[in-house]
Amino acid sequence: MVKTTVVQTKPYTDQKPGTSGLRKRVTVFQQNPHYAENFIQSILAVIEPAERKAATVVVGGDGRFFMKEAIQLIIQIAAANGIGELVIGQNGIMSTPAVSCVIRKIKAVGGIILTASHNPGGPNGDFGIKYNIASGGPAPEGVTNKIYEVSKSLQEYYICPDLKYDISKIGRDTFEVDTRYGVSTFTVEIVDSVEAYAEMLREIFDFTALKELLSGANHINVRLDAMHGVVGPYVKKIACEELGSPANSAVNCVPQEDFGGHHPDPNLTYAADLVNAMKGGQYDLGAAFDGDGDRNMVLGKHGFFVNPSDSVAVIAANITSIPYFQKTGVKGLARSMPTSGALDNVAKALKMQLFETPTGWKFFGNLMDAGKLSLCGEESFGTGSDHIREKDGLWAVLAWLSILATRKQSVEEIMKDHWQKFGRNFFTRYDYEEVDSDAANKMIKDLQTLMFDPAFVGKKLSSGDKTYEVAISDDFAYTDPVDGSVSKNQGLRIIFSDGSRIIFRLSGTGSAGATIRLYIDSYEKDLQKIYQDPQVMLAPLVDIALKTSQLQEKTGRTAPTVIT
Ligand code: VG1
Ligand code: CO
Repeated sequence: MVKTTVVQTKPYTDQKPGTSGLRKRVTVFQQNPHYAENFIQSILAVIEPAERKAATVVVGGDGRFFMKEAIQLIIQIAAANGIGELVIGQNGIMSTPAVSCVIRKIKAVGGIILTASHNPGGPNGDFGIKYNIASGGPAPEGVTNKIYEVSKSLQEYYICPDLKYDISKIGRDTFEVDTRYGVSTFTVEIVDSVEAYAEMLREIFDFTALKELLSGANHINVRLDAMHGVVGPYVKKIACEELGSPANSAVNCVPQEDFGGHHPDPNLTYAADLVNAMKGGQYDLGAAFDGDGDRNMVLGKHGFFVNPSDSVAVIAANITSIPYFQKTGVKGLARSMPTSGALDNVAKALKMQLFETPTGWKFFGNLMDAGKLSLCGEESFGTGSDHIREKDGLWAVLAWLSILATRKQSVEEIMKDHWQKFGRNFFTRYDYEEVDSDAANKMIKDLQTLMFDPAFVGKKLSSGDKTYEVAISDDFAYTDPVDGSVSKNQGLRIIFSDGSRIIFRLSGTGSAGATIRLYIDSYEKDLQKIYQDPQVMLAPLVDIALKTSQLQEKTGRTAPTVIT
């Protein structure tokens, strides 16, 4: 019989999950007594005691530093709390989309994902713990608020300190545990990290056509960069072994605890290696993924950049290239608020409903569960569909490959055709990372004061010879059309009379200081202008944004850390 120990603890006040789980420096988890234990106990507290015996919880992570320790704690604390079964990826490895897939497949009550996604890892990097619900999606705010409430008053947690389990071997074991709810049976199952997910993709895509594209007589060449994150084994198994892409087309495919010392963030700055490798012109498509495998960046030959806001619009416009949607039909489209309006143009043309949600994947879940949403995306390199309840990096790349296979055109040709047909939304995002929190908060506060002054609407703001008139000035609020819940303060929006938008938000995924995000979106249908450089096209709006917010003066930052 495995014994339970009751451990007295002190609550923490800072365990509030952000845009996507609780993210802190590894040192915060390591150095504060019971920090991880408290949060794991708080998560399990939201599963009703009466449901726990029959409950299965999926556990997986992106392989980062501290993950294995956290998984042992989850095993010990879940056992002591009377959870019936844990299903864990081998060696703890399971991408975020794969966890979502497995939760749905085995009808688990939820999942715990050990990741800080695109944030750097290693002893001085970040760690994160995220809870997903039975639908497979990130816990909605109602649930994360509950977890936070429990964490703020937690006095004790329950643990089976003698239960140590080898997660490196596939298999299954059952234990009798003397829990505080009586004797219960606890099962641990270690599963292959890739299998269930690969099986799902085979149902969604035409693998025969993709195999022909990647390894047939007239095959294209791809370069897939896993950035030392969790997606490596998935790329190897699916793209290389099954679809026949040569072994050397997949790089950085062994997950590392510190992601090789890099930011596992697929953008033009942190995936510079891929951008450079693409420049020579030997690859037709390049893709990079983030630490936990839910983000993707797609590049064409010579490094032609596909903006994520455009990516989801192109997939929408070519959705019949993907067999899954031929079966399910297309129920609706959605994008996060800061994502450009490119998807809106496709929705209008195809007479499909479009939803605009706050930043973070959790807001798409209700719409999908209600049968209102098939395909969605975020400007932050997230693209996905209702096949699961997370964004899905490898899925997005296979979606693009399906379009290439159908249209027999290059990435660049497809993108340019799209702009000709629908017009182009020029989009850019400026990130100012690790700004002093007080300075960032003050800047946002002052901007609110300015923007909410009734005289601001109708104001003309200029840069050079360009003048824009403010039509709407607000802090984005969202009422969920399914459950009526309201999410306020989701980003400051200045919308001009021509539809151009300036948006300011504070990030909810950082772990130190504040990250300010500035988003700019402007639509152009003049065929003479659609091929211009976005940074040139958007320079006047960037200038107006910086002047209006006084970002540089108030934060001391003269340039962003990342430009997308
Ligand atoms: C960022 C992105 C958001 C994304 C979130 C989680 O949030 O802007 O679009 O859903 O990260 O992605 P924020 O609050 O920092 O802007 V991931 O790949 O970290 O799970
Ligand atoms: Co991620």
